[in-house]
Amino acid sequence: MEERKTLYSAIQPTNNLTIGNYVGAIKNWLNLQENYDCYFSIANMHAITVRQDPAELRKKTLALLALYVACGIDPEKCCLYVQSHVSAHAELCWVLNTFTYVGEMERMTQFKDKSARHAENVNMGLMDYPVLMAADILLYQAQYVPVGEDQRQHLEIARDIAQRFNNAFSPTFTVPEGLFMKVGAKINDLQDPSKKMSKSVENPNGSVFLSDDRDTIIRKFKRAVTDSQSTIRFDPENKPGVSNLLTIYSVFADKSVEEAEAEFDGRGYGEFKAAVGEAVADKLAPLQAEQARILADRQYLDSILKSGAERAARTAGKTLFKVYKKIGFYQI
Ligand code: ATP
Ligand code: LTN
Repeated sequence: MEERKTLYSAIQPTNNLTIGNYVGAIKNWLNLQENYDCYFSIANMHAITVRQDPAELRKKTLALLALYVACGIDPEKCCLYVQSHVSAHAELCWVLNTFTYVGEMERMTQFKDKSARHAENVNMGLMDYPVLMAADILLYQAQYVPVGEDQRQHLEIARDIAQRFNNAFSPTFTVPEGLFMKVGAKINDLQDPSKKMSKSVENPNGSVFLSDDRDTIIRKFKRAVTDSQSTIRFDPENKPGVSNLLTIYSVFADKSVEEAEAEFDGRGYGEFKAAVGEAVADKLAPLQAEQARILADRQYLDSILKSGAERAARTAGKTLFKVYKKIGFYQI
């Protein structure tokens, strides 16, 4: 049998997920799980680079796992686990820190954004975020990493670090490649379509959360910023608001962008925005119900995490062992 390629991705259990996270990440994982050896983690170690309420963090960790499963990620096919359950992540991160330069971390876009947003807490972890992410990926020798457009820079660094280590010693890490989807790799904010939709925003009207109820979803789409023209056409450059809505509609109504354009040809913005809201609300309602059902079964969730952590630790342990050997850590 041909050996399957390995694929790795993760989401931080911070805040509630937005439709951006769903479209840019989880939804793509569904098809991928059929053909790859998949590891999907809950990145709680990344989450604490920004202050978290401990009780909330615990709650969101399980909620994210329940969401993975509710969306159709199959724990029998994929390894689902919590990052902090596998100590190799912190250990490899430490080694990789010594192959990473302060200057390159200071230049990372996300670091600059987040340090501006959390000026009171520009901690070392925030700066080290990309190195921990590199450790995540490299531990599993992942060939592919499906993420949204916003993670491109982090993936480049992971590749650089892998190559640096391989060149310094001998081939140790698989150099990973990003998998960026054509449609939906970047869903933008409904109030400011020049920005990506994010789960940690000041203006909650710009982000649609997977936990929003029907009325909230429809209201947010009705208020979405468009432009002063009246044609419904995909043109991200000149019509960022309308193009973003077309992208969202095409994903949630399972149509191509061209089909969506044709469907709304000659119709008004009001009608269009209502239809996008309906399509999103229709898709999210059953997901929310399924998530609540799974979340009530704590034993089931714990059993997924236990076997996930064991499997992840086995794979990660092998890589860490090789790394320790190459760098000259005396082994007993
Ligand atoms: P935060 O706003 O708290 O930094 P985030 O919304 O960026 O978080 P992450 O946990 O950092 O979410 O990312 C999870 C996954 O979702 C990543 O693969 C990321 O690329 C993807 N993603 C995040 N926002 C979007 C978006 N607006 N459009 C498409 N994909 C997205
Ligand atoms: N930083 C990522 C989350 C993440 C990740 C990873 C993604 C942490 N570790 C490893 C892919 C591979 C984000 O999406 N914001």
